[in-house]
Amino acid sequence: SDSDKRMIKEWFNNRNSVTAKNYSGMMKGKNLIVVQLEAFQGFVLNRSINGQEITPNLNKLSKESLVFDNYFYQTAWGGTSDAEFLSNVSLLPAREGSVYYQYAGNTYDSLISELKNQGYYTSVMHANRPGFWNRANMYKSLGFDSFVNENNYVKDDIQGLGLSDKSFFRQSVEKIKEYKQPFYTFMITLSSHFPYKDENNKIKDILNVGEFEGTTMGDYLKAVKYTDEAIGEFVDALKASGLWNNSVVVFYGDHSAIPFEKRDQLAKLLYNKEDLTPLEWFNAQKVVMMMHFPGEEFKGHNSMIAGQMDLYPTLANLFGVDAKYALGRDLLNSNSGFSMVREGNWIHDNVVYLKSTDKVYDINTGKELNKNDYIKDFELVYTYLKYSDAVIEHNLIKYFEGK
Ligand code: GP9
Repeated sequence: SDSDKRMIKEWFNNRNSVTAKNYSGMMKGKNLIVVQLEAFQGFVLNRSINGQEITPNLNKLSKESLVFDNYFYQTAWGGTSDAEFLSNVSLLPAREGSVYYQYAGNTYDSLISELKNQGYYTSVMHANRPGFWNRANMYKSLGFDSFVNENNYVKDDIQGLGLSDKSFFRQSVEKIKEYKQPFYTFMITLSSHFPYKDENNKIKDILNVGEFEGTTMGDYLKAVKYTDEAIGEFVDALKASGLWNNSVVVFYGDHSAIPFEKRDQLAKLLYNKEDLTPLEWFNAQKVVMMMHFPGEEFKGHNSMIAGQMDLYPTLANLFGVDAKYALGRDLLNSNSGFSMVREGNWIHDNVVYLKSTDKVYDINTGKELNKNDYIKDFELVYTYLKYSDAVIEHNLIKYFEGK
């Protein structure tokens, strides 16, 4: 009903109309490059195997960047597309299927549309078929000026599912150099896609994975190492083009890489044991997240619990735009950690609820807590789901904005 709609609008308004925020507009006018990395789980960062760093380039970059150590993925059935949606729109994935397929015709408020209103040129780059995840349609609704897809790249090198990340970055920088500034470009990598098979044996010796040779984990680590090399070349190319010094550059992982059925391999790598406890499994469901600022205005580690829906509000504040209908929080103006996923798990600072055990724990000690003491958290999670679904399923942004 109309009164429900008004109530929901009010709720979002109250949530997002915080006055006196730090760092507002600090990056106004800078270019923004956001790179979503296929299946980049957090545990690969700053980890070595048999004496070799898995992600030397990201590790190096992390020293000059603001790194979020407890950044959880929040994707559901829409995989990569959910991560794109969470990050750019700050709403949760769809109840079933994917927002990209089911609600591509909606009106959205997004990082893209907000920056576009400020005169930014906006593009999205991904070297796969434009129809995959219904991207071509969804990207129009999200407000991108251009979608640089498979058809716009020369297929000169294949790795994994399609064009190699090295070639993707190389060709993309050439295109970005021609963009009218300021711009926002959102880039999605592809080479480190499950099952990480190296069909043409191009990267078999990229990393000595020892006992993991021939396993999903072994193949994954090699694929990650390959993409990390591509990232190194990308950063060098941005520096050579002069873009590095006037761009905010963000790298983050989209979703999990090692499936639950293969958690023994994760247990082996992380703890040198056979299996993971439910809490250890939960703790491993983080993704890489780092932001590099042109003058290194922010760097170091931020350990607050965060999730993918926090990206849009965080960048919105820095770039001086409003994320009016965001569910997430501005991570540079918040001192309370939170993340949740559609399937039920949530974490609020040191308190975590696991759907698999239906129990609440202290994340630091592993001690079980009394569920009844956290009713407010369960209610909050329920409200997020309810309002996110309402906005998406009833195309409420269109209504809110009187369009
Ligand atoms: C394909 C890619 C993969 O274009 O983004 O999506 P995923 O299967 O990881 O959800």
